Amino acid sequence: MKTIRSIFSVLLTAAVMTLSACGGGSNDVKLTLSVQPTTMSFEAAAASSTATITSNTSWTATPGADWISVSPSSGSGNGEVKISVNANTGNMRSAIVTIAAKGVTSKQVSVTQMSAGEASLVPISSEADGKKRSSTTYQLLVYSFCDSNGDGIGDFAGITSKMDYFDALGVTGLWLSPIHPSSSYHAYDVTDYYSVNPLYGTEADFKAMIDAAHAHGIEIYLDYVLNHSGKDNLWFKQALADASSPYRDYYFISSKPSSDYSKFPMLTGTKYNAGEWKQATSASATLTIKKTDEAESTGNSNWNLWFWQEGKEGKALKFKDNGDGTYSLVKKISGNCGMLVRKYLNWDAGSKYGAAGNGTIKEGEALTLAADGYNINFTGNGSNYRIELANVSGAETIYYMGCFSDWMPDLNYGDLSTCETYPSFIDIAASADKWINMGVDGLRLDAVKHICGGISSWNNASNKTFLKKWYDHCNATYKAAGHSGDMFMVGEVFNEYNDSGAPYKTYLEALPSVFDFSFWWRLSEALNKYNGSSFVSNLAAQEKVYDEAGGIASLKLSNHDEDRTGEVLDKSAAKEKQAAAILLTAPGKPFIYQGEELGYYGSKGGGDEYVRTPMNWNGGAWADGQLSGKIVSELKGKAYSVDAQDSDANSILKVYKDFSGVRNTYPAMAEGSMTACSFAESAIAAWYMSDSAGNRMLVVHNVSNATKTIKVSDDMSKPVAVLGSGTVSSGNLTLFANSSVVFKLY
Ligand SMILES: [Ca+2]
Ligand SMILES: [Ca+2]
Repeated sequence: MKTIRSIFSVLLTAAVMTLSACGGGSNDVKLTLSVQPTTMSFEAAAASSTATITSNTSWTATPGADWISVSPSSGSGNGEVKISVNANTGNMRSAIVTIAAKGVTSKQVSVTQMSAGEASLVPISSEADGKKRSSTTYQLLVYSFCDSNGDGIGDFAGITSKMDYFDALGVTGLWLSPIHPSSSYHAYDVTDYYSVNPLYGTEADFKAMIDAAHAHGIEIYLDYVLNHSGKDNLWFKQALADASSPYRDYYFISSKPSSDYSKFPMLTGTKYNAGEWKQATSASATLTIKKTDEAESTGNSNWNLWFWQEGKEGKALKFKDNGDGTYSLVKKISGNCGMLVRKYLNWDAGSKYGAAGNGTIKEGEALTLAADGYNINFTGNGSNYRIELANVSGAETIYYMGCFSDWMPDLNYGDLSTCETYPSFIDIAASADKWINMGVDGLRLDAVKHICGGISSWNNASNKTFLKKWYDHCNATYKAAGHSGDMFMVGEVFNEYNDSGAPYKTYLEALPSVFDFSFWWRLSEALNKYNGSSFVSNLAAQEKVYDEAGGIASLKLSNHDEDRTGEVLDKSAAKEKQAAAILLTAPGKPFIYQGEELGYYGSKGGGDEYVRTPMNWNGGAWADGQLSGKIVSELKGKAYSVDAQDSDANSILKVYKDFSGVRNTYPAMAEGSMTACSFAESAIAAWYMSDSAGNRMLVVHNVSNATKTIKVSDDMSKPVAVLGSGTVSSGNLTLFANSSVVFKLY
């Protein structure tokens, strides 16, 4: 969970919108020019291939060598250019075809042709036996994945309907965004851990989804949020309302947090940060307004109504103490008025009570007051109204810890040495038991480094203690449910793997797996800076941490909290394909995030929603009902749809399927261990993968934008997967830009 609500970004968006609305002439049309594909490779014989041009202006196509010809050499708007090469009798050669238009950056098609003596890399016949050996997992957002009933919201039945898609992608696990009821679209503020979000379907729909997944050899992992609940969780409401409620111990609640902080055992070793504590009012004081025949009246208690009517000056009216815990006054109200409740008529913090949000109070309906709340609005029709204040006996300003936001109060699990006996632990663990007993196979744990502590300060050792107890509890339930192996559980430690602030090593002593954020950060650098060798040495160092801890590296490209892979890689299809090939040839447990396989892009700048755009199945309706219009609408086009990419041999989706297929075919790829290879060429990232029987595969990626040749002493006669293109000739391996190959060495 990384939630930062930035007013700045809202302002920035507004500013940009204003500029585009006012600036520039309405006659300006943005000129566009693009060409696909951007690389072409040919055998030595004369041949030709077609490039597709997408444009709204006139353009020219110019070959950069005399052995290449183009037809036509100019055009206007969308069109096609046939690129032909003469037969090659010499060495391998490369040149560029430039597509140019006035007022737009030129585009290039890089053309390479092999020499007569070279053999191009062509995969051997597939040895797939239909088995899924890899633990590849698909991360999906329930709300925006697939909508089965046309209400615009993704649902369980929608997921159930896509099992064939998961099979084709070769995945054996699904990580679902939180399935519980919540007050937000993303659902990381859970209001009831024991039920499913009714927007997604019924519990029976959820169970049917689990059963369908299991029938396809696919496990279900739930996203479990242990650091905080939602503000609308009944636990929290009761905790706030009543100081003697047993739920008060579920949270960090205090009237003086700065001095009480050290009294919470779970916060030992972390630092108090006033900004992580939010104000609330204990006891749910309420205000009710009802028409009455009584005459206007006030009283003489300490409680005041600060009242003002449109066009008139405000004044303080004293409530009468009714002696039964309620306070009241009668006032004639004509038209719009506003009011606030004040204890001891002064302006000190903590003396003012108002509405929690939109402050309109309806006649006859009790409004729960919030400490330091907003103006309460009411419209009267000239009658007398009885204004009654109730439940104020214990009203006091209190604070609760909500390190991510005021709507996500942090959960308190008591003294960690015995937290498994603490009521909140027992409660939330019982909810997890329910889902494990229903068939859930694993959990993804949100924000684990912030559990013991907050955003600014946390305690890794305490987190480890808590997580170990949590894991042991869930794993015992899992085994009691009849499973022979251990339960899968992966923690989100948003950090570099070796950062002393929260080293993965510590968390792997409690959990079977953590997400390897370093993997994607290093990989995106490698692809953008053309450096493969440093990526491999980093990967080997990361692997060592998992090996020593006996842990599983959960690998990923971007996820729902980060700018999209396509965004980070400048929307380069070649780089996105290679990112997929590297993810699926690396050691560990790969996760594919919804939409990455279609080449999605999007940046968090305008809101997290922009990296959570719905799946585009066929270019038609998609599950965008929860995203407030904050979607990358360009991704709705047919080109990005699953349907279109399924029938395109050059699509990103095809690369995901091919490399996932190879990973599932060969045990060394599915579950093997890696040994880094080093070559003199820094653009090359290469490693061996070995299975337990000693069978080896050689993985080679050229992450640069240029052709690279390396000497390879291994047998290169059995390529099993090829991305892009390359050649093999007497111990030399040539890989063109952003090309990859996997050789079977046995
Ligand atoms: Ca739906
Ligand atoms: Ca916490």
